[in-house]
Amino acid sequence: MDGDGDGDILGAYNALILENDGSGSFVEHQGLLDANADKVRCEDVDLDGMLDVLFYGENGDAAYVLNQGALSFSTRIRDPGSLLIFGTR
Ligand SMILES: [Ca+2]
Ligand SMILES: [Ca+2]
Repeated sequence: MDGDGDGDILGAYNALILENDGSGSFVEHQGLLDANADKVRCEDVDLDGMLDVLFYGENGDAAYVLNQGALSFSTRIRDPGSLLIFGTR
C-alpha cells in the first residue's frame, strides 16, 4: 500500500490498514471510510503507480479513495458509475 516493498494488510471493517513495518510488526491505520464496507479491493484507479482502495457496500454502494503516498489517501469519492469503467462489478 505504501510502496516500500513489504506487504501490508487491508481489512473491510472501517477500511483498516495494517502497515508492515518490515520487522514482522504491523502498525494500525484506520478511518479511510466513515462506514464499514462489505468488500474492499485494491486497484490503481488513476494509474499513478500507487494502489488505491475501492469499497463496496452490500446495498450496492461503491466508493474509492486515491492513494497519495505514505499511506495518505484522498477523501472518499462516491462515484459508482466510474467504477464500471474499471470493470470491477
Ligand atoms: Ca508496505
Ligand atoms: Ca493510484
